[in-house]
Amino acid sequence: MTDVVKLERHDAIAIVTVDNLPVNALSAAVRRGISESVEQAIADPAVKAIVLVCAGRTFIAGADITEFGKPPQSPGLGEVIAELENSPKPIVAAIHGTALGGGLETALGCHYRVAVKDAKLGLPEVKLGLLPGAGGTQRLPRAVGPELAVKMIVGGDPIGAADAFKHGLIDAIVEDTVAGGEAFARQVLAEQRPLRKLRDDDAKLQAAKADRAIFTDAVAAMTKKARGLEAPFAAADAIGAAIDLPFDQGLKKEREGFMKLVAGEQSKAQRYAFFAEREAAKVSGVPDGTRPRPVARVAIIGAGTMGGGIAMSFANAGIPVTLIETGEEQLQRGLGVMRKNYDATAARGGIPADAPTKRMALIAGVVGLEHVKDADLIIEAVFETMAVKKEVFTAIDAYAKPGAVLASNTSYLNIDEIAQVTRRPEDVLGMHFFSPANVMKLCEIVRADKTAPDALLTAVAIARKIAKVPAVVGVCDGFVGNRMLAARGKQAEKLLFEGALPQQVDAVVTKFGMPMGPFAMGDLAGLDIGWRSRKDRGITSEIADALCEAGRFGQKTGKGYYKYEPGSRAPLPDPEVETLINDTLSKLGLKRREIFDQEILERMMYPMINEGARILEEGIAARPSDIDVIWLYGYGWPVYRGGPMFYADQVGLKQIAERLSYYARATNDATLEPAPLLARLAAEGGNFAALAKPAKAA
Ligand code: T1G
Repeated sequence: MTDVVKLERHDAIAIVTVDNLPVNALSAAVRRGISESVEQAIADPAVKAIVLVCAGRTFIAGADITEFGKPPQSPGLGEVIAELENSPKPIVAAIHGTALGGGLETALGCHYRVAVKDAKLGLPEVKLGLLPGAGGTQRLPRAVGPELAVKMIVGGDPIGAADAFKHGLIDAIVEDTVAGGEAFARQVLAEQRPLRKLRDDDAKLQAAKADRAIFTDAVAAMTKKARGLEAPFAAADAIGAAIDLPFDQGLKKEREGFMKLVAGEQSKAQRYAFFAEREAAKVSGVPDGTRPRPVARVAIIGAGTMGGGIAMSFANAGIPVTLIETGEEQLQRGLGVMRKNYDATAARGGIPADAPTKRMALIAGVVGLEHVKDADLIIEAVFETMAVKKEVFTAIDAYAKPGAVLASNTSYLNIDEIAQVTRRPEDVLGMHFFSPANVMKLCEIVRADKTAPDALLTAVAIARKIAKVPAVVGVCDGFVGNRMLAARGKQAEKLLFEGALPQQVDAVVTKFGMPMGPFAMGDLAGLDIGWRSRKDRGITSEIADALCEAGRFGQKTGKGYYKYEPGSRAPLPDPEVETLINDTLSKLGLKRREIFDQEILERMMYPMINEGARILEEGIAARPSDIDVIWLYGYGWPVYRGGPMFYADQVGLKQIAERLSYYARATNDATLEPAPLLARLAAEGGNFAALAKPAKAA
C-alpha cells in the first residue's frame, strides 16, 4: 500500500481511503495505492463490496497537474479506472467536496456513486486547455446524456449533488461519505444489484444517435464564447465519438485528443495561469504567523457604478454591507441599479429567483459617513480626485473603529498620499476593483509604504472570499495594469500618426485574442475624459483632439474612432475618421506610411512587456506571474497565451529586446529602449519564469 491510500475492512465492506493533501490529486502514488488496495480487496474472500472515499476537505480533485509534461509513471489512470470497472465486487464512490476531472472519471469507473448534499461534480479540464483524458468524455454522456455532458465538459463548470442525482450521475445523496457509502454498498449487496458498468450502458445515447441536433445544438451553445481556444472543440469531438463509436474506439479518440492538447502551447499557458492565480495570493515579505483580521461587516462609500458592483460582490458572498452615499437620491439610484442587475441575472437563470431579494437584504443603504463605525473593512469608491479622497479618508479615520482596514478603490491615485491624512496609515491600502465590479474577477491590492502585514493579508483573504483573484502591487501611477496599458496606448496613438488606422490596430489586437482593441476601448470609456485632462495639463494629441473638437466622444455620441448605429455597440469603421486623420497629418506635415500587422502586434505587446520588466525592477510586482494574473483577470488577456510575461518568454526575450531597440531608433522614442532587467535577461538567454520566487500562503 502507498502512504497516501489506506485500506480497511468493516466486516464485508472494504474502505479504500485516499489521503493526499491538499486536494487528493491523483499522483502516481495515489494511483498505485488505489490499484493495490482494490486488488487486495478483490482478492480477500471476506470482502463483498468496496467503498472509495477521501480524507480531508474534498474527494479527488483531478489528476496531479504538476505531473503533466513529465515522464508518465504507471499505473496510468485509465488502467486504474478499468480495474475498478472490471471488479467482480461492487465498488461505490462516496463523494464530498469537489469530484473534479480525473476524480470524477475515477468515480465514473465505479459501479455506483453517492455524494453528500453540498458536493460538486465536474470535468473542468477545458479550463486547463485539456479534455477529460481518462474516459470522462465516454462515460459521462452514458451517465447523464450527451446534452448535459456537453454542458459540463465543454463548459467546464461543475454541477451540485442535487442536479447530479436528478440526472443519474449519482445514485444517492448521503449524510456522510464513509457511513453513507458503506450503507449504500450493503444495500447493493442486499438487493443483489448488478455491477453497473457505464461503458456498457448506451441507453442515454439513443436520443442523440437518432437526432444529432441534440448534440450539435448543445455544442454550438457551449462554444459561443470559445473564440481562439482549442480544447472546447476537441472535447466536443471526443463526446461526439461517444455517440458515434463503440466505447473502446471512443476512448481511443479521446486519448488522441488529450495527448495532442497536453503537449500543446495553449494548455501549457492555461496550466501556468492556474498556478499563477494561486501564487498571486501568497504575499511576499509578511512575517510568519501573520493572520488576516476578521471581517464580519463591510462599509462601502459611494453607490455609483463601482461602489454598487463592489457591494454586490460582498452580498453575493453572504457578507453584510453598509452602503453609504452623500444623499438619499444618489443612494436610491444606486440601490435601484443593483436591484435591476440582480433581477436581470435571475431572469437569465444566472442566480436563483429568490437571490435578488436575499442579497439586497444584506445591503443596508444609509446616508452619512458616521455609519462606517461598525465596519471591519471600509472600501471607498468615490470620485477620482485626490481632494475628494483625502476628505473622505479624513472623515472615516475619525469614525472607523480601531483595527478596521481602510481601502481605496482608486485606479491610479497615490495611496501613500491618501494614507497620510489619517492617524492610522498602517491600516490603509488600495483595493482596486475592475468594472463591472460584480463581474470582473481581479482585485489589485495596493500595498502602501506603511500598510501593516495583517491589514494586507486581510484584503487578500477577503478578496478570495468574495471570489475575486487578488494580486498585490506597490504604489505607482496606474499601479500595474493601467501603467502597462498606458505604454500600449502611447504606441497605438503614435501608429495613427505614422499611417495606421484605428480599425487596423484593433483588428491585430483582437486577432491576438484580446476582447477589444485600444481604439474601441477609448470609444467605450469616452474620448472626452482624456481630452479634458490633456487640456488641464496643457498637452495635445492632435488626432484625438480633432475627433473631440468634431464632437466625436465615442459610443456616448455615436461617433469616435468608429461610428455606431443607434442602440448598437458594434464599432464600424468610418471614412470620416480617415479623412480627419489625413487632414490632421497634412497640417502637421506628416506623411502616412504602410504599416504591416506584425509591426503593430510588436508595438502593442512589446512596450507593455518592457513596462512589466520595469515594474519588476521597481518591486511594484513581486513576480512576473502576478503581472500575468492582473492581465488575465483584469484586462481580458487570452488565457491560452498565459499573460504578457509568459507570452514574452514564449516569443523569446532576445527577440523582444532587439525589436524594442529597433523601434526606439526607428521612431526616435527612447522609452522603447529595453528596460535593464529585460536587456540583462535577453543577454543572458534568460526568461521571466526563472525570476519567480515562491512566497508563503496567506
Ligand atoms: N493537481 C495539483 N495540485 C492541485 C490540483 C491538481 N489537480 N488542484 C489543486 N491543487 C493545489 C493548488 O495548486 C494549491 O496549491 C492547493 O492544491 C489548493 O488549491 C485525466 C487531465 C479543487 C476547487 O482542474 O479547481 O484531471 O497553492 O488554492 O480554492 O482527465 O484547486 O496551496 O501550493 O485552488 O479550495 C482537473 C483543479 C485536473 C481542478 C480547490 N482538475 N483544482 O480550490 O484550493 S486535469 C481540476 C481546483 C485532469 C484527467 C485530467 C481547486 C479546487 P498551493 P486551491 P481551493
